[in-house]
Amino acid sequence: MTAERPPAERPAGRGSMTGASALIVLPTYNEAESIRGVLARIRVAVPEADVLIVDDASPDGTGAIADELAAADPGVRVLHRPEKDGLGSAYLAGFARALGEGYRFVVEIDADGSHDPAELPAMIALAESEPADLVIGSRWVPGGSVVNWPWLRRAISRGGNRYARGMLRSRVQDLTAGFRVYRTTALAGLDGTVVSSHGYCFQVELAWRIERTGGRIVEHPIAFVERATGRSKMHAGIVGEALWRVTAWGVSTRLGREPLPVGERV
Ligand SMILES: Nc1nc2c(ncn2[C@@H]2O[C@H](COP(=O)(O)OP(=O)(O)O)[C@@H](O)[C@H]2O)c(=O)[nH]1
Ligand SMILES: [Mg+2]
Repeated sequence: MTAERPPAERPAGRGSMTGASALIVLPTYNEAESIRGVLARIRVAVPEADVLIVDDASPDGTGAIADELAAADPGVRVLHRPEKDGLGSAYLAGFARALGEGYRFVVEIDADGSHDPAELPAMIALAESEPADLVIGSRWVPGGSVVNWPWLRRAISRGGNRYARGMLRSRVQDLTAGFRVYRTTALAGLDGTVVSSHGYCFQVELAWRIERTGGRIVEHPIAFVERATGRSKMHAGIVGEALWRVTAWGVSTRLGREPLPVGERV
């Protein structure tokens, strides 16, 4: 089901089977209007990186467009999954690929144009030079911003991040951000496990796991631009899940218990 060329066709070298050091994972669900533009911007910004589109049988035909794009570009592959299974699990599938194929860095980026791929060279360079286990494209550090968000959404994101930060005693300002560069070894070191939390909670959990295990996290200011086309897949249930899980983790930690249960394998 995947549109892939055999790795042997590409030069071996900088770690991965394809020679690229970074794998950019681009999860899509009904992003037919934006995927071409976002992919084009990624290829211009970081032409040396490989891209893995993870599409969950989008009813709007995003998967077919992805196949077309992959057929025209040897640096792009598609992982087709049979049904919508959430952002967290799409990323886990991409991370497993990055680990298995020996990439040094794996990138999370939305396919809706909210995250500017032009920031990626700076973010990957930071991961290299700090060196960092996780570089977060952050809205809530000096220099960061959100564009075209109503005050309520802004307040929920800011308030939610402040709450999670306090509850988890984290130093990260934007725990829910979905624009990230991970050092793959930091994902391999997470005890091999992660709970199957969704959306924002997945992002909070991964950052917190890395922080708790002594990993180095650096925040790089970005301007997050609200999507111009398509619809957000986030909903109140996902915000609610993040709230209760963060609360439960914070309480467990204070009671001296291990807060992060064993779940899906990375
Ligand atoms: N493969 C896959 N991608 C998803 C799923 N849910 C969301 N996405 C993608 O994940 C990214 C972030 O979702 P989005 O709806 O933009 O969330 P928001 O930015 O918080 O509003 C987008 O590229 C979506 O297409 C899913 O269930 N499966
Ligand atoms: Mg988005």
